[in-house]
Amino acid sequence: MDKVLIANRGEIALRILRACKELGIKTVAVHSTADRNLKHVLLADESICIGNASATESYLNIPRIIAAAEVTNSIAIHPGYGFLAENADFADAVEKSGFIFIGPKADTINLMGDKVSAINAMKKAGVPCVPGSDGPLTDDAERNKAIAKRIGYPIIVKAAGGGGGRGMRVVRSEAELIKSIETTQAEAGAAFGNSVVYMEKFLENPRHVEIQVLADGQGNAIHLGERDCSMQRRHQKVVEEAPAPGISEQMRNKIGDRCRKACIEIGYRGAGTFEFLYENGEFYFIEMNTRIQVEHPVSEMITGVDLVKEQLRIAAGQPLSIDQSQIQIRGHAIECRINAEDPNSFIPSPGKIEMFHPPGGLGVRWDSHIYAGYTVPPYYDSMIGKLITYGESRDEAIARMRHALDELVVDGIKTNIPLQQRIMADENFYAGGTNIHYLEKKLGLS
Ligand code: MV4
Repeated sequence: MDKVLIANRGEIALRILRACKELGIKTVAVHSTADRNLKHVLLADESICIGNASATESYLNIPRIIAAAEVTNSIAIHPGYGFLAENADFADAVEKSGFIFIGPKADTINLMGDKVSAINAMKKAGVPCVPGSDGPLTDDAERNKAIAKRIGYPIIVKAAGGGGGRGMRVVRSEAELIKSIETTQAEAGAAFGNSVVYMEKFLENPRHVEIQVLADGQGNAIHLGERDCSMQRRHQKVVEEAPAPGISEQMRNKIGDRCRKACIEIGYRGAGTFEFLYENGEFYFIEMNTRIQVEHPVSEMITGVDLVKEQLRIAAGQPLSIDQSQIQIRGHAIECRINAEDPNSFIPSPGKIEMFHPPGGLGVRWDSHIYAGYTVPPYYDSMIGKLITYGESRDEAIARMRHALDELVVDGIKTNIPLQQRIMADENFYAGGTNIHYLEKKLGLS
């Protein structure tokens, strides 16, 4: 696999480029007209402009990306996260055009993209799921009432085509049930072209804990422990950490082994994440992500495994280079997402970065494409970097994060650095184990 096309932008494109360089793989950057000066574009062996600034015309433009792979004689395409990363039609088009898609098979992306089929597959493979309807709801009102009664209120109605917080509705009594199902079905049909909905017990105050896996599609799979991603606002993660506070080695091994075995059972290939809600000491599977995730560095820091290099090796057809017995969780890592946005209103703040000083020191990692003089375009996600700290203990990782945030200077645009400093000074964050509602409550939003 001697040449990889990077079908993404920003920090993850740079992250993929660095992994390719380490493995001696040539790189092709594809970019929009707004992204000619991206750091990875300047560092790549080749670069091609694939369209206008609007993502639909560039980073979501499948024919243009395939054409760029053809004219550069690329062997494989790495989709990163977001954009086309979990688009089964893209994975299919890539493979049908004779390139390697760095990720799972299109069938696997489809299986996990439909939340009903994902849950069924996981249940069958022995992964614990939220008590629910065990399949789609029908238009039989009495049947739906009976299902909700069996589960017990409150319940949540979710769209099979949704995920990541889109297309859900909490129902607290039978009086609202039928109308809520109909509204969710109508919204799902309009938003996803799929009006199928299902029902789950609504968990009031869970944490979001996810398990990272790697599988080679040749019968081998490992888990790399869990991450806690509960510190979020409007389904946007703000801080992630690994390991999750309060999860014992025994619990980790038990749930991790279920995920590992499920990967083998479904023939999973590549890096993946099992998302769970965690409440009262129990894990409940909700969704699987079939991509490398933004927060993958915290798992890398506590395991020493380079997840993107493993993705590239797996795509090249190599069996996993490590087995479960070689995975040791050591220390603690925290990631603060740094966004170009107002720290109070969260309104995006694109523009020119006038001054920039990255933080440094032992246990400090800065994954970012920004530099002094770089202009953050207004067209894409506002994340401009990720600050990751590692420590032998959680306390040490937090102390390093506090100082690293103080050292980090990004001038000329507004950033959420002040918000991250508030979170790192928060006594409940310091204690560990806050739930998915904590940040919004702290900010006075709910
Ligand atoms: C839930 C839930 C409570 N109970 N499912 C939101 C995103 C999507 N991935 C699933 N989500 C939720 N599903 C049951 N049965 C609460 C949420 C939820 C949430 C989950 C993870 C992270 C942040 C969240 C914020 C609000 C609601």
